[in-house]
Amino acid sequence: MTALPVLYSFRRCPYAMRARLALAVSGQMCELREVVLKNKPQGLLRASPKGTVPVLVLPSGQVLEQSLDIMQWALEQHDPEGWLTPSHGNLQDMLALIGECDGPFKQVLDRCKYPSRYPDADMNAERARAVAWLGALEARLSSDQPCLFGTHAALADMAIAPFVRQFAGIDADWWAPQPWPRLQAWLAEWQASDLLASVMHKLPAWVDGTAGVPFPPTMERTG
Ligand SMILES: N[C@@H](CCC(=O)N[C@@H](CS)C(=O)NCC(=O)O)C(=O)O
Repeated sequence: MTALPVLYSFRRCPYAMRARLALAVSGQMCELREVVLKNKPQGLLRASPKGTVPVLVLPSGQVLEQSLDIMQWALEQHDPEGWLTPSHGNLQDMLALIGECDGPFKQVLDRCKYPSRYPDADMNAERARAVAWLGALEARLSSDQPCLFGTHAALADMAIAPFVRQFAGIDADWWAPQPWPRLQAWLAEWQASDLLASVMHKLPAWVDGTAGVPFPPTMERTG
């Protein structure tokens, strides 16, 4: 049997989530090893001493240690839904927006989600920064272009949605009345998707020396 790539992952990690989404849509089979971040397995640390997830170890021995690299690698193998070819803009444009998410927005997200870890942060200013960026996402969307780069969901939607989901989840009562109907619909559709459900199965923690679980699980795409 051909060796499969090994994916070290953590179910709720937004970076691991985006990597699993791309692997799943590409139909790239892997062996998934669910990691407990407080007790990282030696297999992960040997492959990638920095110890973050996701990590994908290819059968060649090449190690991909960044979620975006894993997404792009998977989509370069097979991209049946055109995630690398949005209807508006191009890959570089998408990477620029993802960079805003992973940089400034992630910083704001962490401060808003864990304010006690940032006692010196000005929370009003942090929330204002989040509101400005989320408002800019809203402005990208329209009834005939419901996705961040046009008519169909692409790399940027799938890379950014896990972080917007985390932000929305900080305070659902605050999120619901915000004046972002298209962004709210965009998030709700992604959250209800079969694709997301297919990458969110609860798994037991992987133990060094044992086999992981096959990923992606077989699934029916209904839209
Ligand atoms: N830039 C990395 C970030 C990955 C990352 O920070 N993952 C977090 C979990 S969400 C992690 O593994 N943190 C290490 C830890 O908590 O010990 C990527 O895109 O893959």
